[in-house]
Amino acid sequence: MSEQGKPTVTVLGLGRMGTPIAAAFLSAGYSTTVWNRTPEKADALVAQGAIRAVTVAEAVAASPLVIVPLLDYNAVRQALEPATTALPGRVLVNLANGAPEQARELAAWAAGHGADYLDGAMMALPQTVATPEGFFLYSGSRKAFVTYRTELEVMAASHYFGVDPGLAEIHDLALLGTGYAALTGFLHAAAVLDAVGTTPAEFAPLAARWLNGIAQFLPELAREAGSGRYEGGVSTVDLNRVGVDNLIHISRANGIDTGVHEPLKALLDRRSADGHGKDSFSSVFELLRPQDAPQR
Ligand code: FVH
Repeated sequence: MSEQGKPTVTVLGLGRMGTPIAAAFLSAGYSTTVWNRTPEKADALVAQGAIRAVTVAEAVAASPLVIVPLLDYNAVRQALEPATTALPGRVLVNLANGAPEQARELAAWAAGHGADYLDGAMMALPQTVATPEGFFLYSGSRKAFVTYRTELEVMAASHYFGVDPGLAEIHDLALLGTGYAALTGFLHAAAVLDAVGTTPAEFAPLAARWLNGIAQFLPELAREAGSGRYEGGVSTVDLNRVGVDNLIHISRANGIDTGVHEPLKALLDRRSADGHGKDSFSSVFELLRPQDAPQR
């Protein structure tokens, strides 16, 4: 135990995410053991009071709670394979990005070695660890989540989805997909504007304002997509076909790649050709969901 009855904590992996995570535990008064494949990355944390483990087995043995912000699932397995004798009774919190089936497989592997398993996904950037902007997703052992919720909240606000270890990863990937679309849209627009003399830095505040505004549109989209009822929306398929056509036009006119918006144009065109031009924009959902999904 750390001071004041806090459990000791181990952090395996001191990359861009692991370093601020370990620093957050130190700041919160936890006795924190750290390990990294490239040992020098632990130096600054050790100077701040972290305990350096030379091997993964030593690091895992040091704490009941083992946080693993490594690169990917292969790295996690490679790191932990030589340390399996230290795993019984430990709670492993794997924060690497991966696919749901990888999470389930790793949970089964951990259980086979006597460890409880929580899968995590970090919806944060290195600089937003332990700040109100970051949040982490979890699934897997409910007992582990409840037991260590206080410690998990040292890293970020936490959302628990359920006992299927794959749930955090599928939600992580869904959120990444949402973000990638928005950020790629921004970069495309920045390229268009750069070509006409507005710099990306000048454009960024305007884009942020717009993105905040259109985020308010999500509940309406969700209501329509969830019910399958698309009549009467303010922003129809045909209206947006014109907008996307114009966007592709100005891209071409300025020598900018049109690849970002061609797929959306194809979806809107199909929807219109199917007689749904007066439906809400959100009705492209009908083309994205599995075509054998039940009618609503
Ligand atoms: N950085 C970001 O913007 C995003 C924010 C959201 C979450 N992602 C995911 O977080 C995981 C860790 O990412 P990271 O940014 O910390 O990654 P790196 O800075 O590259 O650090 C990687 C650590 O993993 C170690 N490592 C890699 N391969 C192995 C291996 N085979 N065995 C043992 N350790 C390994 C690496 O060690 P070293 O290179 O320093 O020796 C680092 O500690 C990731 O899933 C993101 O998708 C990040």
